[in-house]
Amino acid sequence: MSNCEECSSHKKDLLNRLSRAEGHLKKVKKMAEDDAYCIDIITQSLAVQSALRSIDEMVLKNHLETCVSDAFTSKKGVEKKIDEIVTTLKFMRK
Ligand SMILES: [Cu+2]
Repeated sequence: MSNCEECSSHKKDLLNRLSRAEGHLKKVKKMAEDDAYCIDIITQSLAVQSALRSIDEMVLKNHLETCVSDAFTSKKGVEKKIDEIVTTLKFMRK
């Protein structure tokens, strides 16, 4: 990421979302420590996973708009960028 205003606001948003997910995961851990009902633990864990997936989508969108766009503009490393995205999409589907 470069240091433009858009990147700074993106980074701030990303870090805020990660902090929220981290806080949520700590609550799930606390529920496990406190012997909460199994289904309640799973429900909260699924919410954390959903938040992380949404964060991944946001980072990928930003990557396409910046790094990948730059590669196409400069015509440098385009094939590598495409390979990386294809590999990443395979993992994101799992
Ligand atoms: Cu990128």
